[in-house]
Amino acid sequence: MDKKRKRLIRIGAGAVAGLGAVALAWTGIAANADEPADAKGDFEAKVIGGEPAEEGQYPWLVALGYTGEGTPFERQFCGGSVITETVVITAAHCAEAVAGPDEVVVFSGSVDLESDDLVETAVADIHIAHDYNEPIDRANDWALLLLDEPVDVEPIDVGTEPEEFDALETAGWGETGSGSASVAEWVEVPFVSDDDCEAAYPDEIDAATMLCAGDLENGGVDSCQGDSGGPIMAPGEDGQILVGIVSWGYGCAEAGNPGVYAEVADFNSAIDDVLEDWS
Ligand code: 4AZ
Repeated sequence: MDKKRKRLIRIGAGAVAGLGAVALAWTGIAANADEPADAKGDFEAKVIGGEPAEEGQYPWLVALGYTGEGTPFERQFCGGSVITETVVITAAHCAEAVAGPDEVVVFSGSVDLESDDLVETAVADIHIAHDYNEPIDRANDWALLLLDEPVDVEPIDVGTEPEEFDALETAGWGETGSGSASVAEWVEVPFVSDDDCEAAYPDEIDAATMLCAGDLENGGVDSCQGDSGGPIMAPGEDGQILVGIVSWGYGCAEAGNPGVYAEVADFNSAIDDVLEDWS
């Protein structure tokens, strides 16, 4: 697959707080107090460096939307990845943005939220990681959604080994710096080592459950508000594998402030346990 990717950002509907302020991805809440003075959150108009995804580029990529009225584009608030025909993985902080399964739907089948091919599927159950926010805030930021019925898309394999990567890519319908687009954007993001990430965010990184990516020196490529819950991916032997879930960061695409992702290899077996429960 060729490499130049792109990426996105966006903000959760309910969380419109912030594009301006909260650098912290986090569904818009919190953390402002910790915010570095330079994390103003005013995105550069070109974010994050992405470009529109092609149909079929990430068949497993789905949007989470609020149940109810409005177009899919208006209702989208997070991303997710299909890992079996009836299970979507997303961020715990996305799952916590709804009171229960009745309040969230999954849009699959197209990179374009305005496409006629888009399929809306209800959610039957939600599992939020038991150790979410342990041992430190934002650790273990993952959740699973059990779908009401199977979706007809290719699932992505979940990584099993924490690794270092040359190139990663992430995608979603999040903020691009000039609003969010109906077509998902993708971008390639350099891998950032645990040491470098801990230096960027002292005392905020749990290397056992987080992975970082971004251009530390120059910024310019990143995920952003609204991309949360979506995938960060690496090439595997058999196509792409899911290595992480968009989780948080200070601002978006700023030099020195990489994006932080939940590292799925670290809780792969906990995921399997839930899948077994649901089967
Ligand atoms: C968010 O709010 C968000 N730059 C996601 C990712 C990043 C920041 C914010 C990382 O969904």
